[in-house]
Amino acid sequence: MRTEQPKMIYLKDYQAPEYLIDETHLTFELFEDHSLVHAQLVMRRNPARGAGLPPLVLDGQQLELLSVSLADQPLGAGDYQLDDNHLTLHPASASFTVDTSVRINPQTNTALEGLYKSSGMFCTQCEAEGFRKITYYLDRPDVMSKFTTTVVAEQHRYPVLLSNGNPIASGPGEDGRHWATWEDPFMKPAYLFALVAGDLWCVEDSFCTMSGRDVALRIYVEPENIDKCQHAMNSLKKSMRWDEQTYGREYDLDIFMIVAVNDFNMGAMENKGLNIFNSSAVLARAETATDAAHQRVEAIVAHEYFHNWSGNRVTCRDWFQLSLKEGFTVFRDAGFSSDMNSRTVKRIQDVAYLRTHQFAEDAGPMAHAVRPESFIEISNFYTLTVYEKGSEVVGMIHTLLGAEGFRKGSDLYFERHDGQAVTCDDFVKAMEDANGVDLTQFKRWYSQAGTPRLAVSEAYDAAAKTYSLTFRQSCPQTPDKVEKLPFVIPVELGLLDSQGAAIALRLAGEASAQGNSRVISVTEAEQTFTFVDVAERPLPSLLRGFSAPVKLSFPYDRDQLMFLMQHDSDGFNRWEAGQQLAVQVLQELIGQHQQGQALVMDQRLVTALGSVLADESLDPAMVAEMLSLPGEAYLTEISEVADVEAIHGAREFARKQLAEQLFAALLKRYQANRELSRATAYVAESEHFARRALQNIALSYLMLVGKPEVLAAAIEQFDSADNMTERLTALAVLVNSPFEAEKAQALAVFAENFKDNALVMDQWFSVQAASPLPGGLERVKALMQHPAFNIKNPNKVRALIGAFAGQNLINFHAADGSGYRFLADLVIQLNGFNPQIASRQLAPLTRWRKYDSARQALMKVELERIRASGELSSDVFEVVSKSLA
Ligand code: B3K
Ligand code: ZN
Repeated sequence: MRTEQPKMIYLKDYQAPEYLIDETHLTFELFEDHSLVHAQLVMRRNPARGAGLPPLVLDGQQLELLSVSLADQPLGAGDYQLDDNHLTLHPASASFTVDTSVRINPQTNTALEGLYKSSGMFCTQCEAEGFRKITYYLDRPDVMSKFTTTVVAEQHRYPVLLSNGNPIASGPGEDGRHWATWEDPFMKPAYLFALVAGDLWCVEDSFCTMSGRDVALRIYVEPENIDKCQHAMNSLKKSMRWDEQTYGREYDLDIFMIVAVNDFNMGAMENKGLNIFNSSAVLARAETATDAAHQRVEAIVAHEYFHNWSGNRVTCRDWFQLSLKEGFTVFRDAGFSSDMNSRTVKRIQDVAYLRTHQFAEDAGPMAHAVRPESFIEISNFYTLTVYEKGSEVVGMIHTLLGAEGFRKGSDLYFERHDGQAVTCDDFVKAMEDANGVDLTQFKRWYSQAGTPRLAVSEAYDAAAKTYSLTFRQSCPQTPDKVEKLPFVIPVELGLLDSQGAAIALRLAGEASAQGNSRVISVTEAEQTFTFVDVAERPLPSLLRGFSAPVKLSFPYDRDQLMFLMQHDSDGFNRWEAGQQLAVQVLQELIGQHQQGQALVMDQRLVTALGSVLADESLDPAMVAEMLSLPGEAYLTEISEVADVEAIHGAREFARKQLAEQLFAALLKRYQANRELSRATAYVAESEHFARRALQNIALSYLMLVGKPEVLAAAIEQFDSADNMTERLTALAVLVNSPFEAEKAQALAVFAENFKDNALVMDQWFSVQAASPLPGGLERVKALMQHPAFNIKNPNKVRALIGAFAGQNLINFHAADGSGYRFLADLVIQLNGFNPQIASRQLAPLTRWRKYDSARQALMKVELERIRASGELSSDVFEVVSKSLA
């Protein structure tokens, strides 16, 4: 909790540290009501800061200082200064040691930052600034140190004692206690420190690296979860091999550990050699985790593992550079997932997510650049912009340089900066130097917030056989800046002739055509590209693979979109054409709804999706993606003023129309795939994910028609599926159906069967919280009283409250403001014990500008109420005050 008004911190104020910590020796004594932390820091003046010995200001929060020595001399009260956030010492020589002992209370740490207890085990979360809640330290990423850690705890309760690096010694202690010492040979900042003590079992495996070293791999979990680790272990081994093959990166310690904990503020954390994971990002087996959960585990295991190089070996100089490690690592994990599954489907999912959520962030009060220039609370900047847009920025560098050039750049980056704490500029510089290119203008992607618009128009000259495309870029103002300079926008494109065949692409001035699909760089506010030898008016396929995170507009008519859906050689753009067609049709329906007219849907959408459904040669995962209409949140994002009822009404109407008119085709694909599911045991592989995705989306359409045979099919799938993917979809379609008795029965059976599995119960909560049927808020309130709900557990909060406010738009945005009131009450409550979660849950209220004036007023009242509610954490303070600015 803050004691003074939180302050804004600026990138321009960065200064290198006054002192360095060469070695850090820690001893933790863990007890049931408190813990003692003894730290010895081997320090010296930072030569880069010149001569002189300024005061040494160590960070520390919520620590009870028991003793402090400087250069082996115990200090008395007058020898140092202490406030809520710092311990200030006065060194008398350039090299010295600092010894401190502090008492901390992990048992009462509900913020889940620093050292805390979760389900009987001790664990840590230090990124970004949690280490200062463990001991006095220079808690900043550019202070890197060699850590040795000894953990002492009761043997019986905590047989497993872990920290970073390699185990070097262990033994019994007094009074039933024991100890273990770990040494991490790699210099690291404090945010990568980790400690775990608990009664854990582990699954073991090994990996032989490309240079022939054997690495022990261990996944630690609570004993009852030991049967749910194999998928994560397989994912880990695949990640290790992939990083060797794709980036030439080899693992560097003798052991790599993952520990699953139940109470965790985010997905996982890349601590050196000792990754700590939310159990939802580790545990997966057919009966309890969906296909999506399996893919999420694979992606997060990979992401954290890849951080070993992009983040740990080369780390961030300061927290403004967060995207240096996060954007790059998301780009790396997306490449991995694309190679493990379908590249096109992965791209579709990532783009849909980015356009729905990151674009909304860019358009809201928390909009910030990929490399922000200021912040109040860094925890608020683990955002879609830093992660997902950051990954797009790295992806554009990849597109501009090509795979080989990019690899040369990443090799140089890792080689040049190994063991250093660096900036986004250093990353780009390595890409420039390795390729002899100038990315100066490109770097505006790091400093300018907001989603650029790219409006494209065409002109065909039949006599000259030339075809020109004119691009006009602009970027709306964001809270940080009004005027934006032109970006470098790589646009991958192709031209289709009237048969759907690709036209060879030759720009005016070029000696010959250069392929059928190519990347052009739009670098000016307005720029025209003229293609020659174009024998007939072509149809352009623009921004293939979503080659830049922009809002592109081109005046396609619906027939042209249907043509692209069928003929575009770029799979992503075939999907995109279908989405644009659906958006046009849905926007027309939204208009009809607003006018109070009867809704009449353009039949071309039915025809287009009907042919997708009938095409058995298409990847079923692609078919499933193409059948998914743009979501309500996306339709909200692209609206000037979002009309909650009209969006929901129009989309539901369209879904029902499609279900009725394509009933036979949907049923056929459903039955064929359900048959296969029945005949084969569950396999967690791409082909099977694809098949089940189609089966399940077909079932959710079919169920809208309300036929008894479909109800029977849903119940059959619910009762006899051997996996959670099929069972949960069956539950969801029942929950969203009007069949009250069957719904109640399914919910009760599910809860009874899975009451002991917290992660499965999370899904049970989410399915109900996201149901758009009337009465959503009452259902959520009732579920908060369920014995399996626990507001202290972040997964539960996300499953119930996050799903309600984030996915159930029609209920959350109830015109009477009841949803807003509920969320504000909850944020006020969460602020009192877990500021990070409080601040995250607040996001839907920050989007108030998207809504009608009545809703805007209601949302602002709630933001004001939170602001006035008392002691706000810096996390909530920043979001609320920026939202109301
Ligand atoms: N680096 C962590 C995120 C830490 C968030 C701290 N509030 C997980 C990740 O991105 O891999
Ligand atoms: Zn990360």
